[in-house]
Amino acid sequence: HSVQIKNALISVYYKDNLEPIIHELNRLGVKIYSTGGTETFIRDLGVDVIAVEDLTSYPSILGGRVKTLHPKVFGGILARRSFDSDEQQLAQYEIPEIDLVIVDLYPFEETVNSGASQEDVIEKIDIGGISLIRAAAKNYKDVVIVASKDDYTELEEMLKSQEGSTTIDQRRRFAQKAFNISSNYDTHIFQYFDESEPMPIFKQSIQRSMTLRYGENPHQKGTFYGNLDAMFTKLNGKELSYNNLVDVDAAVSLIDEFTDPTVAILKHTNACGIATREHIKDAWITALACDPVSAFGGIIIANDEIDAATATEIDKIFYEVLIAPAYTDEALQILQAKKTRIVLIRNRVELPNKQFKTLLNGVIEQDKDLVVEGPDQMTPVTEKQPTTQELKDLHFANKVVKHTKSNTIVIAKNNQLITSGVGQTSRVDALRQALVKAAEFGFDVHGAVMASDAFFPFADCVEIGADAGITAVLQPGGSKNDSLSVDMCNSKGIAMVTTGVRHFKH
Ligand code: 93A
Repeated sequence: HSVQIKNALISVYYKDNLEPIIHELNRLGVKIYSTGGTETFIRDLGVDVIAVEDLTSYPSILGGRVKTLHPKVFGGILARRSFDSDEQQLAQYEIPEIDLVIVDLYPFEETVNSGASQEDVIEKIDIGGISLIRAAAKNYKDVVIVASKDDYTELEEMLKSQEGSTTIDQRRRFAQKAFNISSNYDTHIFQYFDESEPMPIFKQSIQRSMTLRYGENPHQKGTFYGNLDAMFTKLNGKELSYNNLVDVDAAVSLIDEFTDPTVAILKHTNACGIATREHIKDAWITALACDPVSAFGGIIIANDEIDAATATEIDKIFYEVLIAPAYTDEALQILQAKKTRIVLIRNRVELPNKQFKTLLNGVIEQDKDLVVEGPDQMTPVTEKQPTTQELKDLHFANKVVKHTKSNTIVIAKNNQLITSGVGQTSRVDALRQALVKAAEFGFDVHGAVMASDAFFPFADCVEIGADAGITAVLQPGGSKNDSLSVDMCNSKGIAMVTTGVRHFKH
């Protein structure tokens, strides 16, 4: 049914652009009720207005915190015109029917963004205004609710073209907008109060997004949410793909374990080469030696400046992405010659310490795995103690194992990844794969160390490793069968340490 507007309640923060509406309502003979500042504004336009205080016979109290919160106001908004009992009560308590409510809320979000004090921000939590919006929207069958200054023009046009009458469809649409405004308003208040960790990430992510060429495969759509430009400066190449981003993320996490000049090469999030050397060029050459076949089309990450000599070496193979903190001008000239290869400068930005993943009908969240055990956290459990060099190599291997897909065995020597078995359904398979690869690329694992992401339930891995020439083993320990592998080490005369910390990566 259509409703002819007879009484309006107006309480708005921004008075700008309100003037034409006031004149229109005045022309239509609508009685206007209003709050303090709005009332003054209307009166100054030379239009008759009734103060809410005169309607309620109650003053605005607590510095304006309570000005419209009164049954004489809310009764007139919420009364169901089709209910005789509601109408009788309005008459009994002398409450006028309000059929138009115009509110523009206290600007909470803007106040937060302006860096105002906590006290000022709290004062901008609108109570009366939001209640007026809810009440009027709830009773949209009889009431028009205009809940934002952005809707003044639409209201004005409607008043003019329909001579102050409104249809149910129009009122319902205004109500829908009103609930959108009130829910957004409360979300901002919630975000202000919420101190939990994920919010800053989400806030940042919601603000920016980048459509990717596609997702993991060309038939899947993909989008990155976040500000990639803050993290990387692209010096060369095409756009980063979905899979590139996944690998780059793994590369960044891995390289951040190392402080001395280190280069890592990753394929499908796993390192297929990594080495630490005194100079970054040697680190690259040593990293590549691990598995030059897998390195093809890989992601390369360095933690030190790339100079011309290093760039010349790297340029010899085809890679997808190269990341470093800096490049010399000559290095860049060399690298930019190949147009499609992506070359990035990594800028130091703070990264979230949480991880999220959609799962089933929800999301799982966890803290990132930010610990890695060095020699001080390694407990020797065998008769043979690891040498200082072996402890160093175990530390290196432990950093790599932590960033390699489970189940995994990592074999390292002298700050170089020798080989690894990654993402196998059994740890023995991981070790076998590692040994096959080592042989393929001409490595002798004699004197190398091996690290496992999780404990050994049986003696098999240690036995195979020792027979291949491994001299020290790292594992978290904690299996009720730990003694099986410890005994095996003792019988083979090799060393084992436990760390007490498992590093699964599923
Ligand atoms: O402090 S309040 O939450 N208490 C109220 O009862 C109340 N009623 C309306 N703020 C209240 N309002 C808000 O006042 C409106 O949402 C509007 O933003 C503002 C208009 O005040 P004035 O007309 O005095 O400028």
